[in-house]
Amino acid sequence: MRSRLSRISAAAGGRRAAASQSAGRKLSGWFIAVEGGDGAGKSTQIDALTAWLRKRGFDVVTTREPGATVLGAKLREILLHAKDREPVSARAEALLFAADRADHVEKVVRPALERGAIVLTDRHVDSSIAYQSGGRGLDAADIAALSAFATDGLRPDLVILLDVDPAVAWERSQARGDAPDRLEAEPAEFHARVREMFRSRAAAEPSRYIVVDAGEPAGVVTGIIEDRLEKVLPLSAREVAEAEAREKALREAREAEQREQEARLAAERAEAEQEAERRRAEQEERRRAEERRREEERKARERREAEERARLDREKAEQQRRAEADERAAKVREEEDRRQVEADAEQRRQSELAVRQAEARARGQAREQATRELEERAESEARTARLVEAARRLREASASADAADSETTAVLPVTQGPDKPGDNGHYDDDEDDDDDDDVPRSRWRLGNLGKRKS
Ligand code: T5A
Repeated sequence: MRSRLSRISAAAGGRRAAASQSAGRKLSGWFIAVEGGDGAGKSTQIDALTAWLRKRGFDVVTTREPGATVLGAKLREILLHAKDREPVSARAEALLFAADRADHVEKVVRPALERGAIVLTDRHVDSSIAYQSGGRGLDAADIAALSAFATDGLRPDLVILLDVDPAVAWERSQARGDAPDRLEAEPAEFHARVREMFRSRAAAEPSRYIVVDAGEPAGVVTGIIEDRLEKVLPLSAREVAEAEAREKALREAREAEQREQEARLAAERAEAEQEAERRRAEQEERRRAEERRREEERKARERREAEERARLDREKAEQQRRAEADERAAKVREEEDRRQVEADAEQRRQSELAVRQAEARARGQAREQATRELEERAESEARTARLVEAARRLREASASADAADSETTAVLPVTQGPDKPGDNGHYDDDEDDDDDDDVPRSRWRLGNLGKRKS
């Protein structure tokens, strides 16, 4: 579409250029001349181009030289089909063609261009220069000046030159069966010069000429011309309107698309904001949940720590209790050991005491036995004072020994006391102690006395 709009803009520029080519007069139409030798196919291409242009919406005016006006028709008849066959002088011929052109431009071409039409003319200034200068040998500048005078400076915006070998064109005309007009009847050299003049003019100003090989089939020639025109022609009013309508529709579509896009973007932004808000809410909820979890963990940790402290306290108390129990048990064991030691010591003392007591009793019994034996001897024998005295000393010795024994035994507790002393003040010897009866008491006491002395 942009290229189409560029072409619309270029078309406006083209129209301004066309106006400038029309001697400064503002003409909004396009002026196209179709040129070429006789029988080159100008009428054929004009018909095709007219149909093509009108199909595109252009206002097309087809015309020709000579003969487009009433005056032109009379001049054409004089110029091409005069019956008297009197030769027309070259200058008169040039003037008559110029007269036809002047009337043609004033009455047909300029009005059509002024209203914006595309004017397609079959021949114009180039034919005068080609035929009257190239063919007849008149000065080209004079012919050009004469035409400029006739057109009041109007020049075609574009010249389509159908270039073909005159011989080929002659055959086409002959094939049509028409009798050649006065100029067609000119010799081949004449037509060769005409062709050369056309070609040289096109070569001198290529931007204003479209030169087409008219030896190609008519349809091919038409296609070539249309392609060339497509590049230079402005858009028709209908095409401009259609282009503007398309541009408007496209602009509206773009605006609608832009509105739709803006609405979509707004919806996307709103959705994104909602999504962001939802994510923020989720994050906040996760943060709060995390805080709750950490708080619960902290509380659980504090509970565990409290439980651990309580457990440690319990363990410590248990250890202390066990230590105290162990200490008490140790003390109990120690007390029991001490008591056992004391009991053992007591038992030993008792045993020792018993032994000593037994020994003391045995010694007492032995002494008593000895004493009794001595006394019995003393009593029974009563013989000698020495024995009595001895008995007396023995008794005294015995008493001393008893005193010593009493001192010895007094320091030990007596759990099993000796037999009560007898009436005689001595311990009563057991009947069983009579084992020593066989031993004389005096001798025993003496023996003991002897031990103590020693
Ligand atoms: N003259 C004119 C001047 O000397 N000075 C001037 O200033 C001016 C304005 C005008 C005569 O006046 C002279 C030049 C001329 O001699 P005219 O009536 O315009 O006379 O005669 P022509 O220009 O010769 O017109 P024609 O009709 O004869 O020739 P066209 O129009 O060029 O050719 P056209 O289209 O009629 O075709 C001729 C035949 O060829 C066939 C067509 O079907 C037709 O039968 N044809 C093709 N065949 C094969 N291949 C193609 N590409 C064909 N194109 C067309």
